Amino acid sequence: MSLRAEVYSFDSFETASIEELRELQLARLSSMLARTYERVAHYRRKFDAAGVQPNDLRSLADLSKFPLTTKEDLRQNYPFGMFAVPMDSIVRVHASSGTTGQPTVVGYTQGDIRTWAGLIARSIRAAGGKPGDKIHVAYGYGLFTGGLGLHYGAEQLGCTVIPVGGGFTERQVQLITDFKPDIIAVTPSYLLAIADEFDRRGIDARKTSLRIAICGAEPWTDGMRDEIERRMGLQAVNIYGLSEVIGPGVGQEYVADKDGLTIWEDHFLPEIIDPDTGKSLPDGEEGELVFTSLTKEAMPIIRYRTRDLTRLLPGTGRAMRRIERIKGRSDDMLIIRGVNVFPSQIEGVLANIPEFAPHYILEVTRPGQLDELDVLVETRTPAAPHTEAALARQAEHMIKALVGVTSTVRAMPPGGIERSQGKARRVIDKRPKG
Ligand code: DLL
Repeated sequence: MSLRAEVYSFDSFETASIEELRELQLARLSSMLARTYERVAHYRRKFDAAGVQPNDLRSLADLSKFPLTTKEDLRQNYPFGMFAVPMDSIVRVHASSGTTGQPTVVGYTQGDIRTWAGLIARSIRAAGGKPGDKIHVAYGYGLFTGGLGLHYGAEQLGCTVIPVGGGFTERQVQLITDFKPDIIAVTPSYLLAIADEFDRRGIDARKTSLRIAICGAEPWTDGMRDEIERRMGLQAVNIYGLSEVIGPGVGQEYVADKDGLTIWEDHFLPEIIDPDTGKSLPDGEEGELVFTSLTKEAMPIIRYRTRDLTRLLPGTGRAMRRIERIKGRSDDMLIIRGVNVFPSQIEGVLANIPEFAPHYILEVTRPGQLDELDVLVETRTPAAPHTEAALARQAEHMIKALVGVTSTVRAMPPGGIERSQGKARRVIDKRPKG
């Protein structure tokens, strides 16, 4: 790393030029690979089997020679086998439960917690927050990285943190009304449930003190953003991250641009691969997002397959590249009678029918030989049965035309679909496995 790069304070990398950024990434990547090879038996075995050594890396492009890492690798090393430091240097663990099997466990040194808090502080600033703002954190606290991740970063920025956590929706409304926060950090689906609770109490949600919502942890659409902004009278921006990479704060959307998420590339090197072949794809092409950590101490991660589908785009406000809003996860993709369907595509269609609220569930069954897709969606206001039926037929027609799959849509009255208090569950797949 050049002296120039080294003397930068933590956050001046945010505004580094492309050349400075690439130089910094290569220097950080080389030392991270060497350290990880030396300290983590799993990576040593995988590199040896693939016939690559850390000093084979001469340019950033050489990274594609190194093996990919999957959630399965983390599971096989459960709980602490991927750590690169002795246990007495680990000051915190988090874990993500996933839908099946063992949780994946991640660890942090004191330095990692500082780095992470710095990146969240940067994310909150990009979202339009500033020191002195009050932030209501409604992401879950505990093993999930959302609550504590936002918490430490907000403190580092100099905000007043209100550590509410998820759930107890009536209390969320009460605290927003009484404590008058400027910012709320929450999953987009839960923010809509909070908006419903404001309505139920007859309080105008647009009149609260909230200016900004920092929403992430689950896929959402521009339609949902419009809905949130309209009902809550604030700016809703996207935050991205995953526990295996660090937690929230891997990427953040700038409120001034709202044009996708800037990846904090001074700490996480993004790549896009073809999810079927594992081959690297050029920037601009859609595929699976892969990350390599550049600075993590406790649990460095090399070419981690996120399963998230998106594209890498050039930077706008910054030299750092952006990703498009996540389209879905490769493991969320439903194959219904041979047609590939992402829940976000159905959500996009439903959002075009103004009578529908953005609360829906996809149920997939196979009563005989063929798959069936049922779409359950709420209307915004109670509707007569014949109106519900007419809206449902309209949606079925649009889903067939735009997504290419036959479905049965059932319109439900407001409140008919269970609300999440964290990540929404959109798909119930009842087909026999295997
Ligand atoms: O969800 C970390 C997080 C907390 C991010 C709070 C943002 C805010 P995990 O539980 O490990 O970590 O889940 C990570 O959630 O691979 C994506 O599939 C999804 N995800 C996270 N943020 C977004 C987003 C946290 N903004 C997984 N848009 C990721 C779409 C997202 N999907």
